[in-house]
Amino acid sequence: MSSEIENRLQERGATIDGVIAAMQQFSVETPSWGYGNSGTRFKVFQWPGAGSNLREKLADAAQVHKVTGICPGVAIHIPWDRENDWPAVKEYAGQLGLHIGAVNPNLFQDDAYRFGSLCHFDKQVRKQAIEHVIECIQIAQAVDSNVVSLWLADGTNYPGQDDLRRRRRRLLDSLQAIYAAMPAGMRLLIEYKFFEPAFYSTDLPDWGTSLLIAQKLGPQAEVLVDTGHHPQGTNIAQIVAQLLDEGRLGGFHFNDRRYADDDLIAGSQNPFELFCIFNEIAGAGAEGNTNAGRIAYMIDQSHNIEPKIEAMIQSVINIQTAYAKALLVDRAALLAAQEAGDVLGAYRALQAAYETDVRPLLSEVRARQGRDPDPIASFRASGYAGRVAGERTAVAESSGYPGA
Ligand code: RM4
Ligand code: MN
Ligand code: MN
Repeated sequence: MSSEIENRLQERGATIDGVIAAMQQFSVETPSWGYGNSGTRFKVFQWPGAGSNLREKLADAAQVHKVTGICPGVAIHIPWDRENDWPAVKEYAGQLGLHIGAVNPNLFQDDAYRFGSLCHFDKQVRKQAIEHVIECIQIAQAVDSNVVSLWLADGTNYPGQDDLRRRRRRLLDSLQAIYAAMPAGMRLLIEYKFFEPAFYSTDLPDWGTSLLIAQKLGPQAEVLVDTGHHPQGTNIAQIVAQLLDEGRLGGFHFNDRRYADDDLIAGSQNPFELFCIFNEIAGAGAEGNTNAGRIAYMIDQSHNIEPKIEAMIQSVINIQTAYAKALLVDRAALLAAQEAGDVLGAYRALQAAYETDVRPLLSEVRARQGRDPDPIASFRASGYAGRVAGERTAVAESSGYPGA
């Protein structure tokens, strides 16, 4: 264990066990689609042994959980992961030490959705989209998941193409029908994205729109922040702070980016931003904010050139690292500096935590669970990647996501 960390904590009367306990509560859900082949619109490179059906993807996810110890949940995407027997899927996941997490409807790959899904001007198309989401609610119930996570590709490409206020009312109507079909205890997470695939207007472009709609729907609707879905320069940590204060931060889709929705390994491009996000959560949690304790942490990534399972493990490590650093912030010192107008002092309180080497702390958390301190090395040593590359048959995808 790092004496640097212990000393720093001791100085303010905190113990390492408190931090470790918080870290043991922390889990991150991985996405089934992150284990399959995917690519850019230019080319999909086949990865030897990449999972091509839900069972294979769950087996891969089990490897990530095995070495990290914090990834028992797996998000699914319908119809990419469609199965006939959901109780059997639930049982298979259970045998692997996993459970099915968020169920993601797909409202962007049916020919009917050219002009949108829940916002479409044609009532029949809206009905089809609503029924699909309701089917996902039923799947969630069958696998004992309490999260349905909604992302819309709806939008317009040209000014005047459709009436923006009418689209908004259609969206609300459709979501109200969906909300009414949710059982108690289930949460509807409403994801936003400022562009793509539509370019003039997107029906859920930003957190404010998602929040307004969630507030109109009711307490079971919350906002999902995908870290790749903002314009350049957006302060995501501030969005997180506002949602926490409103009690509507439903969850995250972690991934990193430089330009657009790049879906790169979380924390690989801007680890400080990830730290600032977790700093808001840890700060709110320390003050007893109840929302901070029920956030669905999920990864939403597509790995195009890198080994998929290792990329997922690395993402989990980077997320865990950011969270651990946020837990080390000296909140009393931070507050004192803030209220004294000590700009540098406050910044340095964050910097001190950010610059702490938390690798020994993460190793200790893993060691206490009987796991190898180095998840990537442990996965490599298992020989799993070579084994599945030899056993599994490749399924060629032409471009991007399945069905694209
Ligand atoms: C979108 C969005 C959704 C994800 C799809 C595949 O950009 O991030 O969450 O399900 O991609
Ligand atoms: Mn997403
Ligand atoms: Mn995305």
